Amino acid sequence: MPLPISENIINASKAYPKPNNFKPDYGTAGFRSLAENLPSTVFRCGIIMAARAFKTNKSTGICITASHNPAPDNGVKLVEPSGEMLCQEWEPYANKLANAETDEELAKCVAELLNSENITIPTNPASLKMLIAHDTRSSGPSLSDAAAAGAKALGLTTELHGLRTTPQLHWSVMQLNKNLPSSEQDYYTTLATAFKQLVGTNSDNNKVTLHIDCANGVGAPKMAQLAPLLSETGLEFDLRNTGKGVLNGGCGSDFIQRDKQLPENFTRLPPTARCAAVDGDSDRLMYFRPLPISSDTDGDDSVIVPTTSAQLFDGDRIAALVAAYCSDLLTALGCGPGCAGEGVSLGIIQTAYANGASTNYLQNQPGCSVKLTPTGVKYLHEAAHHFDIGIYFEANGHGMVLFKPAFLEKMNLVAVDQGNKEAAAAASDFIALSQAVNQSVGDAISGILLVEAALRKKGWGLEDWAALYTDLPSRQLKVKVADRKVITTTDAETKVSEPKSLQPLIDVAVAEVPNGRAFVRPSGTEDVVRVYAEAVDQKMADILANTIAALVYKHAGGVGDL
Ligand code: 16G
Ligand code: MG
Repeated sequence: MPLPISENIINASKAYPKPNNFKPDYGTAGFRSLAENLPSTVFRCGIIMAARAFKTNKSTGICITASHNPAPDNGVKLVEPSGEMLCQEWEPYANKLANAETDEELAKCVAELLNSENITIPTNPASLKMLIAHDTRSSGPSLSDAAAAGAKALGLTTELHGLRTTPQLHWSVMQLNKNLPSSEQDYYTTLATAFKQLVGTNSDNNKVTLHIDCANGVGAPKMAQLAPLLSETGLEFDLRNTGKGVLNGGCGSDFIQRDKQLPENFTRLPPTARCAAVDGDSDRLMYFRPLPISSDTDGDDSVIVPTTSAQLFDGDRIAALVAAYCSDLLTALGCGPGCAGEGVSLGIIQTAYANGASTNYLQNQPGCSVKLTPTGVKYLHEAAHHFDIGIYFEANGHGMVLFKPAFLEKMNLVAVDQGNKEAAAAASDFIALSQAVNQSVGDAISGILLVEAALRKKGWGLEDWAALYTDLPSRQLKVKVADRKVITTTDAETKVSEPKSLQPLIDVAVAEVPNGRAFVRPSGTEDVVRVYAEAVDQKMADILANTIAALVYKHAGGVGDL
């Protein structure tokens, strides 16, 4: 006779006691903390995602990762049956369960969750499961076991997938629930086959070597598995920072974006080198190239001059490239009445961090609607659903292009229409793009294929891409405050609503600076308030950021040194 659920949970939970004084907060993308704090949180996330599976009658997933954070940290990202992030309505349950102080209180919270969501645990839930994976952090395997124990306590079967990038696990959950091939090998085959369809096979002038900074994370072994499948296309990966160094230490997309410096092991490359960087769990992507520091080469590219600075091609610029490429395909579909491209909506979703020059560029592209959301993939992804083609990128490199299923169905019909070869080819490209680009969540690996396809289709090099627009100088600062939640914002984080005294003062400071723009927001991942300022030149941007940081310090309870 199986134990009643509450007893099961109380028994299983004993192995995962919550540390005293630990108050986990779901935050922007799940829970994150020092790994040693997390076993109880992850165990409870196993329970939540099992409940979610029973609620939806579909399989769910859990990724153990702290993304771009330091190696001693870890975290947990929760995967919906659709492959997207846990729906926002369930986040309060996650917080509630994670913060229950005792095993008994936890069992009570679970009972309440099951009750309010009307969930009955099936007697034979064999067709449902939870997929669990982790990144390269040493705490990953034991935390995966904690997640599995949570799921089992509620009676859900688990499948341990070991080392995977976060987007790979999201992809597998999405595929599994659509009854489509879902293994890791299927991921490589699907992406590579679609990429080949898009760019064709190699001719000598198509050869591209991409030097990839893998952040010493899980992306390294995974891209090494994909690379051979791409060889026919002429795209080659030169993988660096593959695991010997420190995870996200002196390398990775976050390091490059923040410091605009070349990562470790990238300082001796020809100035024309095409480079990309991912983060610790491979869901962020940044392109870059070395900025030559001198003209000693006399224009000779084969002379390698040590350099430390990088020119960035960030998420905003990736979005601009993808928008340009999708616009070309829409033109090929034909946009007039009765044509396949008629009435197709193309949206670009950004956050307030998008460089003003990128927003300006995109707003001026015919047929593109630009929308702003708060920071965090969950908001951008949701907004992208409102368009047939929804391109979203955060400046920090999280993003993708999402296609509406109804649009793809239409493309399936157009692709076989022999009457208009140009439209049929464009429709086939859209279909291939929807397979090369992971549709569940932003994915740096499929992002590389997206960028490479777009550049090749447009016949562009990095020079052309860089010429789309010139970034406005900007500065980001952070201010330590006693409680970051005293600041609340509105209008996609562009305006402060509380404390009321702050926004009028920010407005005055911004008005004094030519082309000034600035906003502040409480971080969703760190105990700080973030300040962003932009202006015509770097000096002005710095002054504006400093002025606003001082205002935040004064009006929102700053602590320590500013
Ligand atoms: C998380 C979010 C990222 C966001 C960042 C903001 C996901 C998968 N990740 O890393 O989208 O840009 O938080 O951090 O949603 P902040 O709130 O500390 O500025
Ligand atoms: Mg990440």
